[in-house]
Amino acid sequence: MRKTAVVTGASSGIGEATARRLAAEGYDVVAGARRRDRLDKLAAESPSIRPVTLDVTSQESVDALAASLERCDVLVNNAGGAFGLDPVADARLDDWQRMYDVNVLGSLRMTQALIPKLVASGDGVLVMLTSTAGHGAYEGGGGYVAAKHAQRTMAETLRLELVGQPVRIVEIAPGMVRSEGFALTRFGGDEEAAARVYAGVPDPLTSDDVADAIAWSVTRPAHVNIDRLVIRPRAQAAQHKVHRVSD
Ligand code: NJP
Repeated sequence: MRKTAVVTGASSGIGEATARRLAAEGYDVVAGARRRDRLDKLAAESPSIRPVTLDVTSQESVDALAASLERCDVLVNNAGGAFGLDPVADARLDDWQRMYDVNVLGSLRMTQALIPKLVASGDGVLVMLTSTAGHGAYEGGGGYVAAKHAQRTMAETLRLELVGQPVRIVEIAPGMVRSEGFALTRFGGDEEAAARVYAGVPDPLTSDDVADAIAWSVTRPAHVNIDRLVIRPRAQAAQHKVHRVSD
């Protein structure tokens, strides 16, 4: 019997790479995001990928996706991102609200909608895409750091609450990843500001590097729970300690 994996935020970056990778691993992949044109392009690569228009900030949208599934063996709560890099004193409430809504409540909606199917599968795996921002603070990161800490806490709580049931809870916490959209989203589409994030860093992680970690985690034997993987590029020894090479 083929297993089904649901990946949120599959239209770009880590989610797109994960959908592609899980399809290659033999899963039927339900690829969800708002930008349907990009999902259609991804789905054209593999008959195992089904594109689904999904907005994780909408309960109706999440419920419709859940109702369309016969089964769900893997859920990758990946949809998310950062808005802004303002100090707490000047931060826009609106940015914090959007970050909480997509990262935290979006993951909560998906989790609540799919836990019954993950349990029914007999070996469900829930992957929570947090960040190293879920494990420490940095200047300007307040709202994002808070949201990623909340997701991390949700994963830890779920693992406690679901113990004894056939579901594994995996947290993937990447450091600097040069994905397609993350920095662009943070800076509202400002390409120069986005490029400065990675300037001089020899090799930031790629979306494929993170997809590889996700695929490895979910394909371990059923009794093996990978609680958390923290993954950084070699050039990033800690949140603030990034090796940059000048031209
Ligand atoms: O970013 P990007 P990443 N409903 O912008 C989707 C975390 N992370 O791959 O809806 C449904 O390329 C959006 O799709 P669309 C990060 O916090 C990253 O880097 O079509 N989907 C797109 O597919 C996030 O949790 C880094 O606009 C929604 C995807 O989310 C995850 O990794 C470091 C949505 C974002 O793709 C993936 O980010 C780190 C909604 N309402 C953690 N809103 C990093 N890149 O450095 C957005 O530690 N999406």
